[in-house]
Amino acid sequence: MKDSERSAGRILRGRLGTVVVTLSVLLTFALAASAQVQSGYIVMFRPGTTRAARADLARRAGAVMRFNYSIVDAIAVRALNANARALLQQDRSVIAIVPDFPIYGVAPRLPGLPPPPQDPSDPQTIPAGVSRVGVPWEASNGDGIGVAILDTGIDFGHPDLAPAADWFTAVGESCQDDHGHGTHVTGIIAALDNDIDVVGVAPKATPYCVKVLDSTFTGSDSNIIAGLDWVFSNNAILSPPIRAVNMSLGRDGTLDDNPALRAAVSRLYDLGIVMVVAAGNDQSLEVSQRVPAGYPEVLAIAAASAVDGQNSCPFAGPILADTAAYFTTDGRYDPDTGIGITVSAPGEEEEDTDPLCTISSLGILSTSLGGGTTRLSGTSMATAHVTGIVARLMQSGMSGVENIRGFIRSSADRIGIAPLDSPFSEYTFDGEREGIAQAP
Ligand SMILES: [Ca+2]
Ligand SMILES: [Ca+2]
Ligand SMILES: [Ca+2]
Repeated sequence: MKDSERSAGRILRGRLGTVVVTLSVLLTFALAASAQVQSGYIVMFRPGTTRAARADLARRAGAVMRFNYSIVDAIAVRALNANARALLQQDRSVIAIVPDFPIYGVAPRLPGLPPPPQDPSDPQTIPAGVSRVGVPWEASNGDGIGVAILDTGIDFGHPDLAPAADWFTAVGESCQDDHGHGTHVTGIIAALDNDIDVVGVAPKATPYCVKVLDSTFTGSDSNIIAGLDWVFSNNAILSPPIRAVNMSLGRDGTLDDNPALRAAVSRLYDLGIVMVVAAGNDQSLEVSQRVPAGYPEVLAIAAASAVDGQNSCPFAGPILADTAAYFTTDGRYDPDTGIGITVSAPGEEEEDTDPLCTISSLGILSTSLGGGTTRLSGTSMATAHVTGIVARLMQSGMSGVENIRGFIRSSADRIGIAPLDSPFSEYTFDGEREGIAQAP
């Protein structure tokens, strides 16, 4: 799903609650997750079934195996014919065959204005989102913390990024970004503190490239499990070890619709690896309707604006800093279930309105595929800010997923006040103003 498939903004509700007419034209609203077609299956085995035994059974059944996991007792296979499916189902070692759902990058919204042209000799820009959550400093920059970025890859040639030499891809032969989303997310987390482009929230953190989405911004549950499996299997031998995972991706779904994916996430959770996940860019949904953002084991992140907007709508006041992004999926955090938004973070620089009251989003400035910078808006970007904060908290000695979640929630700025309500007519307040994430 490309950003151009979505409209920039739509109806704005006036201050007094009257709906203001807008001429904004809805472009194709191709919410890819609403049209999920399974691409294969995940075959779950009894615990203790060896990987060799799983592979052997797949071969005998005539199934084409894509992945044979360590993190869960499962394999991923391509589409099964009736005969292969029956052979697998009959085997005593098989306990379930579940659909392998497609999964998508959380599509950035229209980027709004392009970034200013940047001369390589210019000093680097501190993006507004980094300023909002806390500019890195000598003792708080993510040093020594490995962060896996499950996305479209990273631009290994970008001069403002320094990804680790170790990487994994579930798609093709390389981890080089062929879309741009992963490179942008990586820059928010860890763009270098130097004299070019931008600086990330945690510029000394080490990004590990884990490519699970292809050049069309699409992957599958099995790809995500493969990426988590690589983290699980290699973590102990990597230096620095991976202690956080950024997943600016997801799909519509429920807590139980893929027990293999849930099990993989739980396994990393038990290791104390913090998984930060984008809530989604559909304001009509609650985070509990998203996978994996709706899992209690992850930190689900909603998007807000970083600075005040420039507004010329005559019927409504300015859209201020810390306003809920008009597109953000949200949902109050429930401490009993562990499901809900952990915190909001900048997912756009600002929201502007024109005289017709159409909202547009000015994106977060970060690294661009091919060099330089570009702007994108979305909960993908909000998530990356929080992953950088997690790296800085871990650098300070903090550990344990719930410790970190608790600290992020209790140290957020403007708890009880932010995020402010979006004036977007389709926005609904989720019942909690959890505040804007802050770095130590
Ligand atoms: Ca830089
Ligand atoms: Ca809502
Ligand atoms: Ca909220």
